[in-house]
Amino acid sequence: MGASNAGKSTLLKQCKLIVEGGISQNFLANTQELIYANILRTFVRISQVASEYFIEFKTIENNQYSQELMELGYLSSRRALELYTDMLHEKNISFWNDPTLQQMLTEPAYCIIADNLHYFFDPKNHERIRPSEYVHSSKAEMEQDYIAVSVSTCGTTNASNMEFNDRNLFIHDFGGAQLERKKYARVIDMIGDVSAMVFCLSLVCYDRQVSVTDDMNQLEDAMQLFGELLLAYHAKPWKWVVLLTFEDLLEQKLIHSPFGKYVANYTGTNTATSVIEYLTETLTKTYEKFKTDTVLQVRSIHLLDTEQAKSVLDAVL
Ligand SMILES: Nc1nc2c(ncn2[C@@H]2O[C@H](COP(=O)(O)OP(=O)(O)OP(=O)(O)O)[C@@H](O)[C@H]2O)c(=O)[nH]1
Ligand SMILES: [Mg+2]
Repeated sequence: MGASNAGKSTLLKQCKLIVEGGISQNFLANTQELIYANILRTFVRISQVASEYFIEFKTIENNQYSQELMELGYLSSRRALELYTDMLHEKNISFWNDPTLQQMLTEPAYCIIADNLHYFFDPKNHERIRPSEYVHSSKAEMEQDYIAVSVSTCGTTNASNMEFNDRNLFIHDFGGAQLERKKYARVIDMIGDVSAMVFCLSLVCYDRQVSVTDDMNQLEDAMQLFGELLLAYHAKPWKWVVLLTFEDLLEQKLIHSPFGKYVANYTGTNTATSVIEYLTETLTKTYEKFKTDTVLQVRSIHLLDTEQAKSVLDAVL
Protein backbone atom coordinates (compact mmCIF):
# COMPACT_ATOMS: atom_id res chain seq x y z
CA MET A 1 0.00 0.00 0.00
CA GLY A 2 0.98 3.66 -0.14
CA ALA A 3 0.10 6.88 -1.96
CA SER A 4 0.03 7.23 -5.73
CA ASN A 5 3.33 6.92 -7.62
CA ALA A 6 5.07 5.39 -4.61
CA GLY A 7 6.27 2.29 -6.48
CA LYS A 8 3.74 -0.36 -5.38
CA SER A 9 3.07 -1.79 -8.84
CA THR A 10 6.78 -1.61 -9.64
CA LEU A 11 7.47 -3.79 -6.61
CA LEU A 12 4.82 -6.26 -7.72
CA LYS A 13 6.37 -6.44 -11.20
CA GLN A 14 9.80 -7.00 -9.69
CA CYS A 15 8.36 -9.82 -7.55
CA LYS A 16 6.98 -11.47 -10.68
CA LEU A 17 10.33 -11.15 -12.41
CA ILE A 18 12.24 -12.56 -9.45
CA VAL A 19 9.86 -15.37 -8.54
CA GLU A 20 8.99 -16.51 -12.04
CA GLY A 21 12.53 -15.97 -13.38
CA GLY A 22 11.27 -13.72 -16.19
CA ILE A 23 8.28 -11.85 -17.57
CA SER A 24 6.11 -13.68 -20.07
CA GLN A 25 5.78 -12.42 -23.66
CA ASN A 26 2.10 -11.65 -22.97
CA PHE A 27 3.05 -8.94 -20.51
CA LEU A 28 6.01 -7.69 -22.56
CA ALA A 29 3.87 -7.29 -25.68
CA ASN A 30 2.36 -3.98 -24.53
CA THR A 31 5.55 -2.51 -23.15
CA GLN A 32 6.68 -0.64 -26.26
CA GLU A 33 3.37 1.18 -26.66
CA LEU A 34 3.33 2.03 -22.96
CA ILE A 35 6.82 3.54 -23.20
CA TYR A 36 5.68 5.82 -26.03
CA ALA A 37 2.42 6.66 -24.26
CA ASN A 38 4.32 7.54 -21.05
CA ILE A 39 6.67 9.82 -22.99
CA LEU A 40 4.03 11.54 -25.11
CA ARG A 41 1.50 12.01 -22.29
CA THR A 42 4.15 13.57 -20.07
CA PHE A 43 5.29 15.85 -22.89
CA VAL A 44 1.69 16.91 -23.66
CA ARG A 45 1.29 17.80 -19.98
CA ILE A 46 4.57 19.75 -19.97
CA SER A 47 3.46 21.64 -23.08
CA GLN A 48 0.11 22.51 -21.49
CA VAL A 49 1.83 23.85 -18.36
CA ALA A 50 4.32 25.83 -20.50
CA SER A 51 1.46 27.40 -22.41
CA GLU A 52 -0.47 28.22 -19.23
CA TYR A 53 2.55 29.96 -17.64
CA PHE A 54 3.84 31.56 -20.89
CA ILE A 55 7.06 29.55 -20.71
CA GLU A 56 9.27 29.46 -23.81
CA PHE A 57 11.53 26.52 -24.65
CA LYS A 58 15.10 27.24 -25.72
CA THR A 59 14.80 26.54 -29.45
CA ILE A 60 12.26 27.47 -32.12
CA GLU A 61 11.95 23.76 -33.00
CA ASN A 62 11.06 22.80 -29.44
CA ASN A 63 8.49 25.60 -29.21
CA GLN A 64 6.91 24.40 -32.44
CA TYR A 65 6.97 20.81 -31.23
CA SER A 66 5.32 21.84 -27.98
CA GLN A 67 2.43 23.34 -30.01
CA GLU A 68 2.08 20.08 -31.98
CA LEU A 69 2.03 18.07 -28.75
CA MET A 70 -0.83 20.12 -27.36
CA GLU A 71 -2.91 19.30 -30.40
CA LEU A 72 -2.60 15.58 -29.56
CA GLY A 73 -4.70 15.89 -26.38
CA TYR A 74 -5.35 12.57 -24.60
CA LEU A 75 -3.61 9.57 -26.18
CA SER A 76 -4.39 5.88 -25.82
CA SER A 77 -1.27 3.71 -25.77
CA ARG A 78 -2.31 2.11 -29.08
CA ARG A 79 -2.50 5.57 -30.66
CA ALA A 80 0.88 6.49 -29.17
CA LEU A 81 2.42 3.45 -30.89
CA GLU A 82 0.85 4.43 -34.23
CA LEU A 83 2.16 7.98 -34.01
CA TYR A 84 5.62 7.19 -32.75
CA THR A 85 8.20 7.23 -35.54
CA ASP A 86 12.00 7.49 -35.49
CA MET A 87 11.63 11.13 -36.47
CA LEU A 88 9.27 11.80 -33.58
CA HIS A 89 11.76 10.12 -31.27
CA GLU A 90 14.47 12.56 -32.44
CA LYS A 91 12.16 15.45 -31.59
CA ASN A 92 11.49 13.89 -28.20
CA ILE A 93 15.20 13.54 -27.40
CA SER A 94 15.72 17.20 -28.26
CA PHE A 95 12.63 18.21 -26.23
CA TRP A 96 13.80 16.18 -23.21
CA ASN A 97 17.23 17.84 -23.36
CA ASP A 98 15.79 21.35 -23.53
CA PRO A 99 17.08 23.20 -20.42
CA THR A 100 13.67 24.86 -19.96
CA LEU A 101 11.96 21.48 -19.80
CA GLN A 102 14.51 20.21 -17.28
CA GLN A 103 13.98 23.36 -15.23
CA MET A 104 10.20 22.84 -15.31
CA LEU A 105 10.61 19.34 -13.87
CA THR A 106 12.25 20.84 -10.79
CA GLU A 107 9.37 23.27 -10.18
CA PRO A 108 6.91 21.67 -7.70
CA ALA A 109 4.08 24.09 -8.50
CA TYR A 110 3.75 22.59 -11.98
CA CYS A 111 2.90 19.10 -10.59
CA ILE A 112 4.72 17.29 -13.39
CA ILE A 113 5.79 13.74 -12.58
CA ALA A 114 8.27 12.36 -15.08
CA ASP A 115 10.31 10.00 -12.91
CA ASN A 116 10.46 7.12 -15.36
CA LEU A 117 11.48 9.39 -18.27
CA HIS A 118 14.90 9.67 -16.62
CA TYR A 119 15.19 5.95 -17.31
CA PHE A 120 13.91 6.05 -20.92
CA PHE A 121 16.09 9.04 -21.89
CA ASP A 122 19.15 7.71 -20.13
CA PRO A 123 21.92 7.44 -22.79
CA LYS A 124 21.91 3.66 -22.17
CA ASN A 125 18.31 3.43 -23.35
CA HIS A 126 17.28 6.33 -25.55
CA GLU A 127 18.78 4.95 -28.78
CA ARG A 128 17.43 1.47 -28.13
CA ILE A 129 13.81 2.54 -27.60
CA ARG A 130 13.44 4.22 -31.02
CA PRO A 131 10.85 2.29 -33.10
CA SER A 132 13.29 0.89 -35.68
CA GLU A 133 15.66 -0.34 -32.94
CA TYR A 134 13.26 -1.64 -30.34
CA VAL A 135 12.95 -5.14 -31.81
CA HIS A 136 16.67 -5.61 -31.22
CA SER A 137 16.29 -5.16 -27.46
CA SER A 138 17.17 -8.23 -25.43
CA LYS A 139 14.54 -9.94 -23.29
CA ALA A 140 16.34 -8.65 -20.18
CA GLU A 141 16.18 -5.06 -21.51
CA MET A 142 12.49 -5.41 -22.32
CA GLU A 143 11.87 -6.74 -18.82
CA GLN A 144 13.55 -3.68 -17.34
CA ASP A 145 11.38 -1.48 -19.60
CA TYR A 146 8.30 -3.37 -18.41
CA ILE A 147 9.32 -2.62 -14.82
CA ALA A 148 9.83 1.07 -15.64
CA VAL A 149 6.62 1.88 -17.52
CA SER A 150 3.94 3.57 -15.48
CA VAL A 151 0.26 2.57 -15.39
CA SER A 152 -1.74 3.99 -12.52
CA THR A 153 -3.61 1.23 -10.65
CA CYS A 154 -7.40 1.30 -10.44
CA GLY A 155 -8.77 -0.83 -7.62
CA THR A 156 -6.50 -3.73 -6.73
CA THR A 157 -4.65 -6.15 -8.94
CA ASN A 158 -3.77 -9.58 -7.66
CA ALA A 159 -0.78 -11.69 -8.47
CA SER A 160 -1.50 -15.24 -7.45
CA ASN A 161 0.37 -18.53 -7.36
CA MET A 162 3.85 -17.19 -7.06
CA GLU A 163 6.05 -19.87 -5.57
CA PHE A 164 8.90 -18.43 -3.51
CA ASN A 165 11.10 -20.43 -1.11
CA ASP A 166 8.44 -23.20 -1.15
CA ARG A 167 5.71 -20.76 -0.15
CA ASN A 168 2.70 -19.70 -2.13
CA LEU A 169 2.70 -15.93 -2.42
CA PHE A 170 -0.44 -13.91 -3.04
CA ILE A 171 0.35 -10.25 -3.44
CA HIS A 172 -2.30 -7.52 -3.54
CA ASP A 173 -1.30 -4.24 -5.11
CA PHE A 174 -3.60 -1.36 -4.12
CA GLY A 175 -4.22 1.81 -6.11
CA GLY A 176 -2.89 4.77 -4.10
CA ALA A 177 -5.06 7.57 -5.48
CA GLN A 178 -7.52 9.17 -3.03
CA LEU A 179 -10.52 7.71 -4.85
CA GLU A 180 -9.11 4.17 -4.60
CA ARG A 181 -8.63 4.39 -0.84
CA LYS A 182 -12.37 4.19 -0.19
CA LYS A 183 -12.24 0.55 -1.33
CA TYR A 184 -9.48 -0.57 1.04
CA ALA A 185 -11.57 -1.73 4.00
CA ARG A 186 -13.82 -3.88 1.82
CA VAL A 187 -10.91 -5.47 -0.05
CA ILE A 188 -8.89 -6.15 3.11
CA ASP A 189 -11.91 -7.85 4.67
CA MET A 190 -12.18 -10.05 1.61
CA ILE A 191 -8.49 -10.99 1.61
CA GLY A 192 -8.65 -12.59 5.05
CA ASP A 193 -5.21 -13.79 6.20
CA VAL A 194 -2.43 -11.31 5.55
CA SER A 195 1.17 -12.01 6.53
CA ALA A 196 2.83 -8.70 5.67
CA MET A 197 1.96 -5.11 4.85
CA VAL A 198 4.51 -3.35 2.66
CA PHE A 199 4.00 0.41 2.66
CA CYS A 200 5.79 2.27 -0.14
CA LEU A 201 6.70 5.92 0.41
CA SER A 202 8.40 7.95 -2.32
CA LEU A 203 11.52 9.82 -1.19
CA VAL A 204 11.02 12.40 -3.95
CA CYS A 205 7.40 13.34 -3.23
CA TYR A 206 8.17 15.84 -0.44
CA ASP A 207 7.98 18.95 -2.63
CA ARG A 208 4.87 17.98 -4.61
CA GLN A 209 1.25 18.70 -3.98
CA VAL A 210 -1.30 15.89 -4.32
CA SER A 211 -2.77 17.26 -7.55
CA VAL A 212 -3.40 20.50 -9.39
CA THR A 213 -6.67 20.90 -7.51
CA ASP A 214 -5.50 19.62 -4.10
CA ASP A 215 -2.60 21.56 -2.60
CA MET A 216 -1.97 19.09 0.23
CA ASN A 217 1.70 18.08 0.33
CA GLN A 218 2.29 14.52 -0.95
CA LEU A 219 4.61 13.55 1.91
CA GLU A 220 2.06 14.75 4.46
CA ASP A 221 -0.64 12.82 2.60
CA ALA A 222 1.47 9.62 2.60
CA MET A 223 2.32 9.97 6.31
CA GLN A 224 -1.35 10.52 7.08
CA LEU A 225 -2.30 7.40 5.10
CA PHE A 226 0.31 5.39 7.03
CA GLY A 227 -1.20 6.60 10.33
CA GLU A 228 -4.73 5.82 9.17
CA LEU A 229 -3.75 2.28 8.17
CA LEU A 230 -2.11 1.71 11.54
CA LEU A 231 -5.16 3.07 13.34
CA ALA A 232 -7.42 0.70 11.40
CA TYR A 233 -5.22 -2.42 11.35
CA HIS A 234 -2.73 -2.26 14.25
CA ALA A 235 -4.46 -5.17 15.99
CA LYS A 236 -3.86 -7.48 13.03
CA PRO A 237 -0.88 -9.83 13.31
CA TRP A 238 0.79 -8.42 10.19
CA LYS A 239 4.47 -7.76 9.75
CA TRP A 240 4.87 -4.07 8.76
CA VAL A 241 7.61 -3.00 6.37
CA VAL A 242 8.12 0.50 4.94
CA LEU A 243 10.02 0.95 1.70
CA LEU A 244 11.42 4.42 1.06
CA THR A 245 11.47 4.29 -2.73
CA PHE A 246 13.24 6.41 -5.39
CA GLU A 247 16.49 6.42 -3.43
CA ASP A 248 18.30 6.82 -6.78
CA LEU A 249 16.74 10.27 -7.42
CA LEU A 250 16.87 11.77 -3.92
CA GLU A 251 20.43 13.14 -3.78
CA GLN A 252 20.00 14.98 -7.10
CA LYS A 253 16.60 16.35 -6.12
CA LEU A 254 17.83 17.78 -2.82
CA ILE A 255 20.19 20.08 -4.73
CA HIS A 256 17.38 22.13 -6.24
CA SER A 257 14.63 21.32 -3.74
CA PRO A 258 15.93 21.45 -0.15
CA PHE A 259 13.96 19.12 2.14
CA GLY A 260 13.75 21.73 4.96
CA LYS A 261 11.89 24.13 2.70
CA TYR A 262 8.90 21.75 2.57
CA VAL A 263 9.01 20.01 5.94
CA ALA A 264 8.57 22.64 8.62
CA ASN A 265 10.00 20.77 11.64
CA TYR A 266 13.02 19.32 9.81
CA THR A 267 16.31 20.33 11.43
CA GLY A 268 18.69 17.84 9.77
CA THR A 269 21.15 18.56 6.97
CA ASN A 270 20.12 18.60 3.33
CA THR A 271 21.58 15.17 2.55
CA ALA A 272 19.97 11.89 1.53
CA THR A 273 21.28 10.11 4.65
CA SER A 274 19.83 12.70 6.98
CA VAL A 275 16.44 12.80 5.19
CA ILE A 276 16.18 9.00 5.29
CA GLU A 277 17.07 9.02 9.00
CA TYR A 278 14.41 11.64 9.68
CA LEU A 279 11.70 9.72 7.79
CA THR A 280 12.66 6.47 9.48
CA GLU A 281 12.37 8.11 12.91
CA THR A 282 9.05 9.78 12.09
CA LEU A 283 7.51 6.57 10.73
CA THR A 284 8.82 4.59 13.70
CA LYS A 285 7.31 7.08 16.16
CA THR A 286 3.92 6.75 14.46
CA TYR A 287 4.24 2.96 14.48
CA GLU A 288 5.13 2.88 18.17
CA LYS A 289 1.98 4.83 19.05
CA PHE A 290 0.01 1.79 17.92
CA LYS A 291 2.37 -1.18 18.21
CA THR A 292 4.99 -1.93 20.82
CA ASP A 293 5.27 -5.71 20.40
CA THR A 294 7.24 -5.53 17.12
CA VAL A 295 9.75 -3.24 15.45
CA LEU A 296 8.92 -1.44 12.21
CA GLN A 297 11.27 -2.36 9.37
CA VAL A 298 12.17 0.65 7.22
CA ARG A 299 14.55 0.48 4.26
CA SER A 300 15.42 2.78 1.40
CA ILE A 301 15.49 1.34 -2.08
CA HIS A 302 15.90 2.00 -5.79
CA LEU A 303 12.96 -0.07 -6.98
CA LEU A 304 14.03 -0.30 -10.61
CA ASP A 305 17.00 -2.36 -9.40
CA THR A 306 15.96 -6.02 -9.35
CA GLU A 307 18.71 -7.03 -6.90
CA GLN A 308 17.43 -4.52 -4.36
CA ALA A 309 13.85 -5.73 -4.82
CA LYS A 310 15.06 -9.27 -4.16
CA SER A 311 16.38 -8.24 -0.77
CA VAL A 312 12.92 -6.88 0.09
CA LEU A 313 11.27 -10.17 -0.73
CA ASP A 314 13.76 -11.93 1.53
CA ALA A 315 12.99 -9.47 4.33
CA VAL A 316 9.23 -9.76 4.02
CA LEU A 317 9.05 -13.54 3.87
N1 LIG B 1 13.73 6.06 -10.66
C1 LIG B 1 12.84 5.32 -9.98
N2 LIG B 1 11.62 5.13 -10.51
C2 LIG B 1 10.75 4.39 -9.80
C3 LIG B 1 11.06 3.82 -8.54
N3 LIG B 1 9.96 3.16 -8.09
C4 LIG B 1 9.00 3.32 -9.04
N4 LIG B 1 9.47 4.07 -10.07
C5 LIG B 1 8.72 4.52 -11.27
O1 LIG B 1 7.65 5.32 -10.81
C6 LIG B 1 6.48 5.14 -11.61
C7 LIG B 1 5.26 4.92 -10.75
O2 LIG B 1 5.41 3.71 -10.04
P1 LIG B 1 4.18 2.73 -9.75
O3 LIG B 1 4.79 1.48 -9.16
O4 LIG B 1 3.31 2.59 -10.91
O5 LIG B 1 3.41 3.54 -8.60
P2 LIG B 1 2.15 3.05 -7.74
O6 LIG B 1 2.53 3.23 -6.29
O7 LIG B 1 1.72 1.70 -8.14
O8 LIG B 1 1.06 4.16 -8.13
P3 LIG B 1 -0.56 4.00 -8.20
O9 LIG B 1 -0.88 2.77 -8.96
O10 LIG B 1 -1.02 5.26 -8.86
O11 LIG B 1 -1.03 3.94 -6.77
C8 LIG B 1 6.79 3.96 -12.54
O12 LIG B 1 7.03 4.46 -13.81
C9 LIG B 1 8.07 3.35 -11.98
O13 LIG B 1 8.91 2.87 -12.98
C10 LIG B 1 12.37 4.02 -8.00
O14 LIG B 1 12.76 3.57 -6.91
N5 LIG B 1 13.22 4.79 -8.77
MG1 LIG C 1 0.06 1.00 -9.08
